Amino acid sequence: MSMRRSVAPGPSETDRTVFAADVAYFLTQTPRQLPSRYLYDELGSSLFEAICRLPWYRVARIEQDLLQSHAGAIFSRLHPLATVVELGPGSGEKLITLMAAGPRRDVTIHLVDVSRAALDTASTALAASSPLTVVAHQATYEDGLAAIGLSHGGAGQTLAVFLGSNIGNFDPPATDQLLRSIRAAVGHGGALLLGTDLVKPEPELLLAYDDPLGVTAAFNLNLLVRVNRELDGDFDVKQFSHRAVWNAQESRVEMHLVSRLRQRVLVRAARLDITFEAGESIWTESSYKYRIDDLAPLLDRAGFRVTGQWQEDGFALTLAEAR
Ligand code: AVI
Repeated sequence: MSMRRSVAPGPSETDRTVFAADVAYFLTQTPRQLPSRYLYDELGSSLFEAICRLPWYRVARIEQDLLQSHAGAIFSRLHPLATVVELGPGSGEKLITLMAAGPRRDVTIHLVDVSRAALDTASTALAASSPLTVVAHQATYEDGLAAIGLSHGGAGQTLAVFLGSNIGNFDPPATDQLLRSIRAAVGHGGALLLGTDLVKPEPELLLAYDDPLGVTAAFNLNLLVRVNRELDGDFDVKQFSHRAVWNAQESRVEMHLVSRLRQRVLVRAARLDITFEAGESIWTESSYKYRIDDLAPLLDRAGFRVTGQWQEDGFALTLAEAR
């Protein structure tokens, strides 16, 4: 079995400039923030893979189970495919499981992620398991979707795959916007397979985001290590602690980095000189949790109609077709 694999050129030197501008902007907001997309440098991506193996973070395992059990049913509800687009492929494991029940030829797989490390891992894993052509796009989801939307054409359906509860990391307006962009990219008759984590009891949610082994804490704190390395910062990482909070009103788990004491931090490449008060926090991630009944209206607003839904243990896989 052979597979062609190409890597579309992605941003490189501009990355650091954009990162510096984002850090300068978000760290001076009230409350202070850092965008969660920056959690995924090489070490961050490895730590996230480790999180997915923790007994307390069940999203990945349950989803894998659902994909394994229902991939056949999913493909039976799709038309002949020409293109599959996965946003945020992670290790590639999810797509490999799905595609094991899908077509073995005449389909191009596009992977979109800002993380070069994640794209390399996923492309290599797919190459080893599938005869299909894989194109990796190092880009934001919006930019990747726009590029793919312009390039694909011809006969066959486009399926967008957005798994792992990645949608949970977008706030409601950004979620609507992203779903509309997916809808535009797949075109009329295209489809979306969406994986969402559902609301569950607070202790369960908090354990998933503040695990006893401290892997999630390391994942969160690594963001400061990245700022130090890439932007010439001097965060004293030991003087920040990881905190997970369930915000019931907004239906999201928030991750924060809390300053243990009053301290001054310089980030030279972002021209920042900040004094943190003791207890002051940097909000680094939101992970929105859905109720099953929210999903059809959410998809409907973006121009999709639900054609299948599978649930297990507080997680849902939803298949929808573009109207
Ligand atoms: C990638 N994303 C869906 C994960 C989540 O659950 O929000 C990232 C994560 N953050 C902490 N643990 C896992």
